[in-house]
Amino acid sequence: MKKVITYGTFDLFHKGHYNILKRAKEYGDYLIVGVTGETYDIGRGKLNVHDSLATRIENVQNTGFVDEIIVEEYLGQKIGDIIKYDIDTFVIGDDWRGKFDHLSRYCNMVYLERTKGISSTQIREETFDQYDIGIVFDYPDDNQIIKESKLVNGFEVKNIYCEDKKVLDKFLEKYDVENVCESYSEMVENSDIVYVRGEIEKRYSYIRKALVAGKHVIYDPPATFKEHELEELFDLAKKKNVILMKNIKMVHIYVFNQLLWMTQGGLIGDILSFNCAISKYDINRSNLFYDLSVYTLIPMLKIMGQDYEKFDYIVKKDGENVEFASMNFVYPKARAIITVGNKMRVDNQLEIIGTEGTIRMKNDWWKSRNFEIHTPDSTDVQVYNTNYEGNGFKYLIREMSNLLANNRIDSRRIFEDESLTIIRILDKIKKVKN
Ligand code: C2G
Repeated sequence: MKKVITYGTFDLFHKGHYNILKRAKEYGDYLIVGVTGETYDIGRGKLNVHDSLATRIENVQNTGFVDEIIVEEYLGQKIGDIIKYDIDTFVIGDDWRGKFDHLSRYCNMVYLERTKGISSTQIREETFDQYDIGIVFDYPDDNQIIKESKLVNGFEVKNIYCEDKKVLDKFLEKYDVENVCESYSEMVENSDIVYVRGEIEKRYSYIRKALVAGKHVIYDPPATFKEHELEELFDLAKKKNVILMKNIKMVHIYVFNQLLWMTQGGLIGDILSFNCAISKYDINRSNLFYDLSVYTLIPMLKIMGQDYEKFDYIVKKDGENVEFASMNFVYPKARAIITVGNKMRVDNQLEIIGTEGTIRMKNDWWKSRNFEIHTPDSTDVQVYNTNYEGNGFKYLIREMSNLLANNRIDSRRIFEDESLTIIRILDKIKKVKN
């Protein structure tokens, strides 16, 4: 019996998929199809898959050509599958020509011509809603949203607006955007989603205007230093039934979910200590300190909770500019120390000590792809991993896409009370006189 194997995502099943399965079967007596699992697709950057794994399997099964279906779960699985299932021939479309030649050592390798004029990408573009994103900015970089939003189906940056002509020119040297708007109102009007990437002092008013116009908003936090203003923005978003989302990419990536699961689920025991530090210096960003602080306070509040009994701090300022702060939060049975350096250099790291294990994330932990767990009773180190490219903005956009599909406006990744607590903490630091 000759056994054939082929693989694919088979999203929004179409004629091209049907044809390749039909022809693959002609190469033998028994056809196995590897349908890609969601984690594997996300890992290889395919974030826009629409159909569930169950639906995709069902569609492949319904062709009647397939004898067995397996799930492709990780990079490199193909070699193991060929050996395990004793495969004679591997078939794949010629869009992959040359890419799988190394498999010819194990079995026959056949590239079949793709069916012309049809693809899942094309169907997705024709079938689903398209969301135009507009960016308002004060800094000459896009935080990778232009590139990363393209990876999520139906999202694209189409409009930009910047008050400062020099910054705008610098931005345009790097990026190609369809519509450079003359005014903020024009940009808001032309966009479905507004990304507010401005100086802290301007964020509240930019966000407010976009919400009043009924647009979804992504913003770099903090939006304001005033609690009542943030509450007002939350209320406005609800009234207008639009999404108001912080640009904190960390909470959308797998490794952070794993971290929360380990710590909140008690898997490293009772937490005794949370220690995290971040530092960055940018001469052009006077208030960068507050942006950096949000990044440290989010995991702290999520992991340690908001019921700290005491909060004290040491702050070093140069005029209004915070150069360094060490914040100390005393909880009933634990302590958290947050160190943020704007001018002062500190080692970026995150360490959580529990009674049954210590978690460590090194270097730029807020965008880390892994963390280590050291258990007290062994020298074993467990490593939890995820793989992704870019800065993770695509995961935030994908969350937005899911919310829109589910008619929800609150993401549940960061709760309102957590955001309000952060504003209260930052406001205290802001009021410190040197
Ligand atoms: N295909 C085709 N004609 C089309 C579209 C797709 O022949 N118009 C083929 C592809 O070449 C592939 C199969 O259909 O062999 C499945 O395509 P996708 O669902 O796009 O899957 P892909 O990302 O190519 O997965 O491990 C995954 C595999 O390596 C390939």
